[in-house]
Amino acid sequence: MSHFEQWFEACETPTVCELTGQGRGAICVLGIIGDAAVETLQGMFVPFNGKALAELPRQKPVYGRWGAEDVIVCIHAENEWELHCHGGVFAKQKILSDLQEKGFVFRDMPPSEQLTKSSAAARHELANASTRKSAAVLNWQVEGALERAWAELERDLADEKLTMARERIDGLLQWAELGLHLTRPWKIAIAGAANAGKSSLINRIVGYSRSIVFAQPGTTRDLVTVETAIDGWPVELIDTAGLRASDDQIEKEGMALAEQAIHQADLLIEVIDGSAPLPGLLKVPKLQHLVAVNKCDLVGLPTDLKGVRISALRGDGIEELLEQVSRMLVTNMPPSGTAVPFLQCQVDELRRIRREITVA
Ligand SMILES: Nc1nc2c(ncn2[C@@H]2O[C@H](COP(=O)(O)OP(=O)(O)OP(=O)(O)O)[C@@H](O)[C@H]2O)c(=O)[nH]1
Ligand SMILES: [Mg+2]
Repeated sequence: MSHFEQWFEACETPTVCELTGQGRGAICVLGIIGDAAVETLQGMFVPFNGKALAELPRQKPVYGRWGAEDVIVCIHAENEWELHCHGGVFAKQKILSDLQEKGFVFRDMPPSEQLTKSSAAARHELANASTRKSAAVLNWQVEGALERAWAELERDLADEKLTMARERIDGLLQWAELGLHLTRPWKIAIAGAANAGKSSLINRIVGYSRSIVFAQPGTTRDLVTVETAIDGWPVELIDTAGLRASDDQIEKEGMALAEQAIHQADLLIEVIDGSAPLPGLLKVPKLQHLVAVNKCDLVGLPTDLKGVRISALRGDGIEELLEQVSRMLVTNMPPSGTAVPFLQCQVDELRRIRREITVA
């Protein structure tokens, strides 16, 4: 019995899942299971051959329409259907939401052991890669780098070569952080005192006015996010409310959100206004922390300030700041063809084996 069949058997409620995995693709295959499949799909799936759903042949493609969308259905058993539609987000979301309205529960297929180790998983992730660099690393895995590394690890474990296995796992895990951020951007919080130039910096980095800039402190309230790439790595920049003493309730809410964003970030860029009295720096012991001393275009800034001197207004120092960000996120670029784990379940599994063989 296949992994999919086993999983389907275990589903007690009417269930729909994406067999082709989540994300964009040329086509999407949905698995639909539930005792009421035929009655539910009546009226939603309209076969071109005009037959009633109960009369459709099993294990054969049946062409038809779902609303305005051309689809193909394959009935495996009365309660087990497969539906093929376009892989664009809107087509499948329409079908999924129609089914959810009828009481079907959408569930993510748990990755099978084979899938997580195989190049197929990398191929799926590759579709979600937004930069060339992250696509290149995933492509090495599509070509089998990680699959070979798993096979070698399994051989070492079977031969009880535990030192070798430990070294292999450590070698793989050194790339885990990078691997996990190939399709999920690194989160970079931009925080600091009100009016320091945080929003100006975010706008300067992305090259357009994403965030409102204003001379009055307390301008940014909500978190303002934008995805971009730094040195070819996908990142999400998060502009936050300026931190200052304030009685304004909305501003206080904004500052609470800012603190949350800082704690969930992979890296903090703290912007300080070099022309204003120096505030105490934020204390975030476990977080990578970079200080950007802004407004260096203004004459007479103190020369002893530690941090990258920038002018969000004119653009000075931005390149150096981004170089430092890139170096802090990715200390080493893996050599071409390196095996890089890129799914949380792969990293968890490697850590689990590492713990087991350490105890042994
Ligand atoms: N001279 C100079 N002014 C700057 C620079 N960066 C920002 N400013 C000005 O500083 C003021 C505040 O800029 P913002 O980018 O809104 O500052 P912020 O840190 O986002 O402010 P809040 O959202 O209120 O916390 C604006 O008048 C900007 O034009 C800079 O590099 N040089
Ligand atoms: Mg702002």
